Amino acid sequence: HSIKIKRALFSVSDKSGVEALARALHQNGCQIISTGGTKSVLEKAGIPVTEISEVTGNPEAFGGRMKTISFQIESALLFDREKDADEARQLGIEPIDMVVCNLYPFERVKNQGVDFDTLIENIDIGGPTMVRAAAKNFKYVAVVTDPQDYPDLVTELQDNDGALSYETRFRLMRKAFNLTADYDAMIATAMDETAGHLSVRLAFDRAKTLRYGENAHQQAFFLRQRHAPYSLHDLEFLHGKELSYNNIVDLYSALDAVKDLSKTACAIIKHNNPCGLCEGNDQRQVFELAWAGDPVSAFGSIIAFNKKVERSTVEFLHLDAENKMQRKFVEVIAAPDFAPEAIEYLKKHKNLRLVRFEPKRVTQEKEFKILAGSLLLQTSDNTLLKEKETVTQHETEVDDDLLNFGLLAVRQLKSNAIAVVRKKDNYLQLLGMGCGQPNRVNSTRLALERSRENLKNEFTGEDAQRERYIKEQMEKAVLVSDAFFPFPDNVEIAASYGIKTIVQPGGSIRDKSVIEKCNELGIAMVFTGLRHFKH
Ligand code: 93A
Repeated sequence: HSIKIKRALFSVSDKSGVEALARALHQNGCQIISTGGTKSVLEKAGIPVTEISEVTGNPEAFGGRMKTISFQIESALLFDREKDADEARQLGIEPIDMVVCNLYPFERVKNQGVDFDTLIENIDIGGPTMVRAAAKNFKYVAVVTDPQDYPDLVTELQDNDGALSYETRFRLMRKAFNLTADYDAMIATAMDETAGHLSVRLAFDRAKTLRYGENAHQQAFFLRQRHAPYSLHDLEFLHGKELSYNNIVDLYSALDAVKDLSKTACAIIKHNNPCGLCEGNDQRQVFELAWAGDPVSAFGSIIAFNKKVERSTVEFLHLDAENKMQRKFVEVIAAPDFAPEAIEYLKKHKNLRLVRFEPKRVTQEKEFKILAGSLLLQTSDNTLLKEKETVTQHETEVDDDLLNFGLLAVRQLKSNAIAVVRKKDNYLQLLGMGCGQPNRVNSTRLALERSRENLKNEFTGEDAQRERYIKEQMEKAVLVSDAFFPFPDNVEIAASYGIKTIVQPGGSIRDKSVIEKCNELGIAMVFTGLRHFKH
């Protein structure tokens, strides 16, 4: 049934739009009660207001810590209008039919980096108390916590002589309990963080239903973590049909792979792993070198750039090996921006999806991993290395940029992961990778074989010179491992392909024999002290 709103209490921190709602109530004969700050705003708008102290019988006290908290206010919101009617009359409690309240902006103040005392002062006590009381008594009371709801409520009040329906009150009640639950979780998290504990607010909203999950027979929808620093809902989908779950997983890998590179960069992702990655100056050249990392796998891939995409870059999609006009098929291209001519060019392809993202916002401090019925919360793997120590007799001149690039590449790969990277002119390129193997030796073989194959294809001179070219390039390349070598066997394989520099975390009980093998085979090895498993 509908409830006519005869008495409403206004107490809002965010005062936007509040006059319109108060006016609609006033015009329907409703009495407006309010706390100090809200009262001045409403009075300025010409709406007559009863001061809260008139109802509580006490002044607002203790610097505002006590405004509404009182026997009078909580009773007026909470008493059962049927069972408790006589008792309320005896106690002189007049019902309040509506609370309009939004809370001290704890989160905004926290993000401003205020001192701890100021933060504590911004914990709202009276607001949530009223909100929860009114929500519990939604059968008789409307609780309005979101300014975005005002326009609809104004319409409903005007159309119904100042009354609100049961459905509306029920909906408002759900919102109110979500607000207070979230508000307290936010405070608890802030206090945990103050104590240096890893903490997170586990509030999720149902955000998007997908056509299916990992496979077509699996139902799925996305939950969005409330107040997450960045989520897929912040991506801007510019063109093309809807992305599937697997597309989105790959897309995030792609964004992750390019976000920390400062020069123009491109990542090509298949099944959640980069099969191509390159950083350099000319974007078209970067794209071509990323593609050359694994031209077969790059078909049907998901690609991310970290800089605005130019038309000349994406024109590469139309050229096959013989420069014939035949499109290279890719699923998604993501970038912080696209030149209008690039969009125009790419939009011709109905099945190609274009996505805009903010590279800076992709970095997350914390991340979730989901297991059956459990959720892992961990700090993200945002550090590349702890040290850089050459442990072999053979010194190495590993270029810092190349080392960082190699670690970045290997961090993106599912373990066991091996990345072979090189510097070609001024471009850093993933030459070959092996990953996802239960056995590190197999990943090493895959990465080296891929590298060799790519060098073979790249060489355009006379056949007799080819092996020399491959040898020379392999010597310049760096092999990076995501975890330590448990045995010297990986070193032997690397040596057989002509690798001269290896980077790995170190820390195996057999480090000594691994180092000895390097010394014996003329290989330089650098320890980084940091593992990058990606399970
Ligand atoms: O300090 S409080 O927790 N003590 C209270 O009794 C109280 N009652 C309402 N804060 C209280 N409020 C909050 O004051 C409301 O939730 C609202 O955010 C704010 C509105 O104050 P004003 O109308 O003076 O701007």
